[in-house]
Amino acid sequence: MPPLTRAEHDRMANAIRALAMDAVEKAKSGHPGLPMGAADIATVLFTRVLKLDPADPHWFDRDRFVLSAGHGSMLLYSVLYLAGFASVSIEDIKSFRQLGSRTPGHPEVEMTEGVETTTGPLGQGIATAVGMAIAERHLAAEHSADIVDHHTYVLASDGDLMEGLSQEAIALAGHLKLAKLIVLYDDNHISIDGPTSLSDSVDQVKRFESAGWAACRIDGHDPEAIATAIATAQTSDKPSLIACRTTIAFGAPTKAGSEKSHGSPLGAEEIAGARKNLGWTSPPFVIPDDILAAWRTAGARSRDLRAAWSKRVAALPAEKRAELERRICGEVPADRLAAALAAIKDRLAADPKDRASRAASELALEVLVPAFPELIGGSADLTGSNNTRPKGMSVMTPDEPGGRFIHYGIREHGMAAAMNGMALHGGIIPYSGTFLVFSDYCRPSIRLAALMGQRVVHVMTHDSIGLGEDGPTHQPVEHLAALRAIPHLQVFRPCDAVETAECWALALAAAHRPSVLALSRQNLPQLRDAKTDQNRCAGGAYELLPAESGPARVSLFATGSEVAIAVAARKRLAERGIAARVVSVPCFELFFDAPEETRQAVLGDAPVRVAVEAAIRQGWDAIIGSHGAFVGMTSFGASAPAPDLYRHFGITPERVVEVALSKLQAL
Ligand SMILES: Cc1ncc(C[n+]2csc(CCOP(=O)(O)OP(=O)(O)O)c2C)c(N)n1
Repeated sequence: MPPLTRAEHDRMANAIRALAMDAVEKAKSGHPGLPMGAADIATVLFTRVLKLDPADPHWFDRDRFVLSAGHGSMLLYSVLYLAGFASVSIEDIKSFRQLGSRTPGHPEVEMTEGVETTTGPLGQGIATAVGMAIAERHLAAEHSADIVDHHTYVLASDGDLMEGLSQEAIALAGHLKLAKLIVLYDDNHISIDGPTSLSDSVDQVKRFESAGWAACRIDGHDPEAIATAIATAQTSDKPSLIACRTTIAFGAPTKAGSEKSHGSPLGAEEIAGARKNLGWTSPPFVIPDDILAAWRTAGARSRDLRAAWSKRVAALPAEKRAELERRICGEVPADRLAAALAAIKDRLAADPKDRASRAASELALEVLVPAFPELIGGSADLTGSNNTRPKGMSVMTPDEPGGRFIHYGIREHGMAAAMNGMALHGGIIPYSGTFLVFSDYCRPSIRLAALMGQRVVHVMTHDSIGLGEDGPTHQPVEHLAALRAIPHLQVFRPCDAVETAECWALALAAAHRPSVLALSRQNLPQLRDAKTDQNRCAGGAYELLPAESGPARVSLFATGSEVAIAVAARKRLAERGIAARVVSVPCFELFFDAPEETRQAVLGDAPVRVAVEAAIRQGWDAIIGSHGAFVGMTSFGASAPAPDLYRHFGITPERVVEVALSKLQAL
């Protein structure tokens, strides 16, 4: 498509401004300022730069566009509608922010085709985009640039760049030389409280340059300057920042350049003034035919590229093509996974011994990583502690983008956000490593993974006071409860090497759920016989050991390292003539999803229920009831060898017996 004249460009950009003003006004809520200010940037991107086909929003080799400043969602909805994405009609624009609409307050990836990621929590979009760019680079190395060759563009606001997460993201992107990542910074000097000078004096260009980026400043209302800067960025061997100086609410007579255009409708009078300033004469929600036609033509301009790509894929040897298609749709073949799980169990059966569950996870990865090329591992500088890099796994570097293990540095939040980006990009299943206590540092991104239904697997080791000497700063106490509180997230805490393998298989099989594997630092006995084809963790909880004789008087529920304590308590109770059963609960969420009948069978009808977990009680009442007894933590931990801590905090078989006996006596 030939470059637009300035007048054509302005009219197309004004279509975005008009739709944003009108939709926010009708909804009586939303942010008109950013879409009006960044309309020129979006128009250049969508009419001249982005490789997209609205007829196939999921085309694998499309450019990705991330609106990191999700509060400016009307910008994205406007361009999707104008460019011809069926997912956003004019009716959808009219029902902006209404229940069940495809135009929610902030962009949600699963709601609207054309939205690449859910944004709104500032900083997440740019950090997620880093993951998308990593995925592109890796897959291009793996499959050839004929098949994977696209850019990732981000529109980021002041808020995105103020968030600490952005620092982790840009440092990682600069280090990995993600040259196809291009960030357009909406440099409007305004945030909610007023001018950014109230709280910020960072020179963003210098900041990005120091992180290994190419960076420049341009007039964000000059389409030629925008297009030229993007063209330059496309040839850079570094990721690029283009700081686009813009005026928030461009065109509004009194609110342009002011925080007053933020977070509320402009009002009828201001809108009338803006229409006049912009020369926009159409009524609300009406786009003149010639402008809509120009947008639709621009939207369709990559159609031939997409068709050519499809031909190249069709021409691949059958086996290669099938594997590519499998990767694109994220299919984990059940038979391949079952075979891998069986292979891991064979190894465990051949060599049953005490193992930390983090070591058991490494053993599982030794089989899974070669079997599933889509697995990209990593760690936030705790590789040796998290056991996430099995022998032989190559490292991803700027020169070796095909490497499969990422040294994320001490950047847990950036790691979790980048993992979301890789999963959203497709073709990759990312897993990572850090300590469970630092799940707090990843939490906003894990929450988004759950909201978006993305398969990311967080290996989080050192999962309790069992880590010992590092003390209370490193000992998670409330983290299991806090993670279990996130809807849709699978939190696994396996009790031994066999359960660890089974939980890994469940995490990989869950195509639309994120998982956390909470794993021990300390050795655990192998409680399960490895010689079983059944994945007993699939139901979330199961009876590990029945009562030795007669109906159980006590049901002991436990997870992870405390299952062995429950097993020892069961023996002691038996010695006193009290029948007790042990239920392992590797995953609350799967247990709560199980059919009522199964759940009741697992819960059993013993009159006394005791739960053991070296963490806080919160959440356990759903299993043991408010009258159940809990043996766990009620405070932070302490610095000492693990066995001393278990004794000190009373998480021992003796204590479990004592609690069970007192409950029995009170019946
Ligand atoms: C993590 C996070 N904190 C706070 C908010 C609430 N919020 C929405 S927009 C915004 C700031 C807007 O300023 P800026 O990023 O410069 O956007 P612009 O003013 O250009 O629209 C804030 C604080 C948020 N969305 N995310």
